[in-house]
Amino acid sequence: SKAVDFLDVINGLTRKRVEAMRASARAPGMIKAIEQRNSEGYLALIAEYKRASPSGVIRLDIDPWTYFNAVGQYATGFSILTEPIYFLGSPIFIKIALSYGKPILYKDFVISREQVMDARELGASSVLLIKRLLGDSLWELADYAIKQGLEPLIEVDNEKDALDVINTNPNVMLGINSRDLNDLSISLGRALSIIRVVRGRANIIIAESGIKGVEDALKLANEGANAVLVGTALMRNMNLSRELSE
Ligand code: IGP
Repeated sequence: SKAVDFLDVINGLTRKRVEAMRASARAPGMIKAIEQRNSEGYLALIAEYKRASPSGVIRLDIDPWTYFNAVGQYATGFSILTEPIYFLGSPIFIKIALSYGKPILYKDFVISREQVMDARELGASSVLLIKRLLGDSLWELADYAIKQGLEPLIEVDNEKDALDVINTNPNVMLGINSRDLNDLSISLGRALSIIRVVRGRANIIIAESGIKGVEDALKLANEGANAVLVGTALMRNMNLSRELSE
């Protein structure tokens, strides 16, 4: 009967989840992994596990194992939403990802040292810091993250902030978000023009958001992106990971 089927399914998933709770591994560094991939002549792919976003539910029927198994062989690293309210994320997804041995970005709206500590304790290698969210406390938190052994990914969505970041510390990973964080609109064109300005001056440039396929990824790579971070399109079609890695 149906009830027995469900119990079998949830039992299997729970066993794997409990196993993941015991994990005490540390994800390898994101910067080195991207550099390695670039040196082989490829754009790096960071695959994001994101079940929902402010615009609504994306997909709840893909469990994290299914996703990481499918995209893991093609992705250089994972980005994992931990924010629970709008993004339906959870720290357990980071624990689960650890067994794949890839770099992991703790993706949340980090505003405090406690969250940076959480990222470190979970075993993530990198933490997202959004410049427009943090304002003056950006570098205090970035320095704290670096001291904790994490590689901050500093995210901007405009040219002025991008220049500000590379003038302050060109060694951090610079995330160029094509989504404007105030009105949530996407403009790949704006991201391309920001990348054009910082190319060659930033250590690692990661293009984020609104990337639908190979054509978008190639445009961003040609302007100077070292990696693309893709969420929604991969959640909808995990097979896209292979195309994006070729
Ligand atoms: C992924 P997309 O359009 O591929 O789903 O975007 C990622 O860039 C996006 O989730 C994101 C995000 C963020 C989420 C970018 N910056 C900050 C939460 C917080």
